[in-house]
Amino acid sequence: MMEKSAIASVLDEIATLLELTGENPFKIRAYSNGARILETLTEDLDELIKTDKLAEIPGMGEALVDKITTLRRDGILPFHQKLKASIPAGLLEVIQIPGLGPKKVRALWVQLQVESIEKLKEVCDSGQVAELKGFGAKTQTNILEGIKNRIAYGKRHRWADAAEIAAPILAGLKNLPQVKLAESAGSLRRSRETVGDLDFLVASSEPKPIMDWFVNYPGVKEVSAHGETKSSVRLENGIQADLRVVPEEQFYFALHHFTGSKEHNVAMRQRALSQGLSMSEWGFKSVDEKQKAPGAKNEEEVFKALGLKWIPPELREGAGEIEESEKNNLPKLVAFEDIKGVFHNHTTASDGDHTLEQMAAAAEKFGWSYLGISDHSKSSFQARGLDESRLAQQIEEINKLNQSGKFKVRVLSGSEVDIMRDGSLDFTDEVLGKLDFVVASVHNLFTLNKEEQTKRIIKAIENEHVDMVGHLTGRLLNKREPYEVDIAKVIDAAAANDTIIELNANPWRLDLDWRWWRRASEKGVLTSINPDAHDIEQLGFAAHGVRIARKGWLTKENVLNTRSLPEVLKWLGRQ
Ligand code: DGT
Ligand code: CA
Ligand code: CA
Ligand code: ZN
Repeated sequence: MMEKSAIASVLDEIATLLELTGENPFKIRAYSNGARILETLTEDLDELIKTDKLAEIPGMGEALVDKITTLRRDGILPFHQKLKASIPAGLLEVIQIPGLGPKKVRALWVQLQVESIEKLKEVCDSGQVAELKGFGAKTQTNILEGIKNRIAYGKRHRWADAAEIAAPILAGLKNLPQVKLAESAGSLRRSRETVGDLDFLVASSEPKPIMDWFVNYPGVKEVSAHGETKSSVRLENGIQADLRVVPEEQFYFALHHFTGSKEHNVAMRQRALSQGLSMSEWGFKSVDEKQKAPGAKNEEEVFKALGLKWIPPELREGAGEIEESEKNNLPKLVAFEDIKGVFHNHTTASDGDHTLEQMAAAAEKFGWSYLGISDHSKSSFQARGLDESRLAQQIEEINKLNQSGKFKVRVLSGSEVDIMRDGSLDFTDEVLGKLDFVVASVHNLFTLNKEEQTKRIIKAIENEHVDMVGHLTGRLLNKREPYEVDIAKVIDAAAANDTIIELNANPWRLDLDWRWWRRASEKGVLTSINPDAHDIEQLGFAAHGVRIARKGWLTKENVLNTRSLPEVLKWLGRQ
């Protein structure tokens, strides 16, 4: 059964493909509208299909309903496959260059025969793109920049994408009768923000049928190795995956080894050697062969043999985790179940897809006791930011909703207020003072120099009404570099002013980066794991934030939204 969001992506891709082939705009729009409708649907899709109610939603034609029904049931749509096959595969890569939409890509294809990134680079280098109608020299430069970034970024995949691809493969492996144990290892298991390749590990005494299954998995595009102990494939979206099959008694050593990181492994091996053991993916060996080397029936025993407590994979980056484990001093990492509510979420009032009530209902389904709404402020006009009067109206609406008792979840009124060039805010102190909480964020002037950018952010942090600073560095993984900002200085300012630095849990952002959180928490900075949800599904981003918080050694105590509603209100100075 295909997820709603996945069906929506297929519809969006169909719209793109149709636009590339030069189809009429009405047809194209029908598909992208269909995708939007699906994304914002709160009713149960299967129910709507079963009762023929899907067709009654305005904008849902018969053809669309058919296709959604097929996708839901089969996970694949012949019409989509055929359409895709009718277009050079390289065009779908070209379209991913920032600034290139289907219209432009079609023009490049029809007029300059661009069917691949290589050809695109060629026609940019020769200046032909600048001369095309609707392009110009600036566009040409931007395209070249985009190609350069693509090469630099192309090798790594965002964690959430990698996890989505890995999950069905792991489930499939676990289902094979010959498989005793199966796990995914590597950077995916360590919760790195991006993943280079997938590493699967299986325990079995019969590797052949497992390897055959793996290289014939439907998503495999190319088989680069097909052996008895190791196979490697390239999957549909370019990600590589390795599978290793080991005998059961080696499994936990191999799991430890292939989980990494390399730095962690090196430190573990040194420690083993100091105890007369050599350590590898096969297990321990006594160096002088006088003692019997210990085995391991689980991962705990691998660590125990070296006098250590089990180390959570997130911490295995060679940053002192072994020393802390030896002292039995590892932090008790925050867990998803600790989350009691979430701040920083958007509604249809600004650029969100769901209404206040829909968001509240969804938050309640998570079992949360509070939901912080912070729509954009007026300077973010492209996101339909609220001015003072619309904000006042929203506060009123939130009060009414809370009083109505319709939901158990308490909605908190906030704002994601823009930080202006000089560090002042988009609303006056008087306006901010009426809110339950305030997130201050940078949304423009990304190119200010480090000093000015830092000064501007610190000034916002110093404002007594600002509770949190949002997505501190503005990075978008694989897409946009962080802007220049002196993070160490910001951390000091946040500590001095009791201002939270948000951990933005959107999988594109994961901002602030995990590498800073140990330092921040040691300085006494509190964080809040904020989904920055623009629809009800994105409330679930909180899980990504928890993973990064764990990677940053954070405990429940370091995270405001693990506290109960009364405690949170007290921290915010509200009732
Ligand atoms: P990635 O794929 O770049 O996101 O990062 P990893 O950590 O998944 O790296 P990968 O796939 O090259 O290797 C998986 C693990 O195998 C790695 O984390 C540690 C272990 N490993 C690989 N090569 C070496 C090595 O040369 N020495 C040691 N000690 N361990 C290694
Ligand atoms: Ca890997
Ligand atoms: Ca690998
Ligand atoms: Zn924002």
